[in-house]
This record gives sequence, C-alpha cells and structure tokens, in this order.
Amino acid sequence: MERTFVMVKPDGVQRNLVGEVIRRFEAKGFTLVGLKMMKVSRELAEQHYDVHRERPFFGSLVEFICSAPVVAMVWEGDGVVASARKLIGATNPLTSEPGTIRGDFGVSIGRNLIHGSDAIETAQREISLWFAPEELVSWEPANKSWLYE
Ligand code: DAT
Ligand code: MG
Repeated sequence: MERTFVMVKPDGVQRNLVGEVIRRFEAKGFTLVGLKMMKVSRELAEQHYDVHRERPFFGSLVEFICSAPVVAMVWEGDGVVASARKLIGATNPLTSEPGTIRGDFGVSIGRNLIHGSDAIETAQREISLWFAPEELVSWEPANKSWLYE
C-alpha cells in the first residue's frame, strides 16, 4: 500500500500541534507506520530540500528546520500521498484553505508547520532518507474492513 513522508516542522512542535496533526491523519483513516522526534542535522535538511538548493530561501529554510526538534512520520493508505497534501494545504498558510492544517493554524510561508511529500517517487526518496527500514512497522489496522470496501 502507498506510503508518504510527513514532518511536523519546528514551529508545529513548538506550537503544540503534533497531537493535532496525528489526530487529523488518524481520523481520516490513514495508518501510522513510522514516528520519531529528532533534531535534524544540516546535512539531512540540505538533502531533504535539495530541489530548492538554488532558491533564495534555501539557507533560511535549512536553518529553520535545524533550529529545534521535528517529528518525522510515515503514513500509509490508498492514495495517501495526494490526500496528505490536501490535508496539509497549500504552501502559503495565508492562502491555504481553512480546514487544512496550514490554513487553520498558520499565517506565514516560512512558518508553515508541516511537510508532506509531493509525489509517490518523492515519498519513496524521503522515506528512505529519513527512516531506516527497521524503523518502519508494517501492521494491519483492525478497522481496515470498515475503511475500505
Ligand atoms: P511545500 O512544502 O508545500 O511542498 P515547496 O516544496 O515549494 O512547498 O517549498 C518547501 C518549503 O520551503 C515550504 O514549505 C516553505 C519554504 N518556502 C517555499 N517557498 C518559499 C518562499 N517563497 N519564501 C520562503 N519560504 C518558502
Ligand atoms: Mg515541496
């Protein structure tokens, strides 16, 4: 089944939104298969945001991600990559729809609370960048037959 990488960024952790994020993904019907809190190394942050290396905000973005702990997660479910992006909302929280995590809790693009992989291939890359295989737990939720036809 499909998996995606989600990270509560330092601002989300500091604003006590870890539980809210997990609650929303759980309530939606996705399955948590990986979870850890960590201080991010500069090397990992730079690798994670490698596609943005040439952008003017790259330096401050990397600095921000390394500034305080994050909570990294892997979520599983049918169509979870695209659906997680919808739950998270558009990049700029000022214009993200209300009802999304960024739309409900943020006001600025450099403090947008949460990351979610933008495509299936990106998700695979990010999961293997952030998690060792043995850190991921495959399990069958007992309510699966009530979530899927
Ligand atoms: P997303 O996180 O929605 O996938 P992205 O991949 O375009 O967005 O950018 C990665 C992060 O970089 C984003 O979450 C916040 C930061 N960022 C993007 N555009 C920015 C900008 N114009 N100014 C400051 N930070 C920006
Ligand atoms: Mg992105």
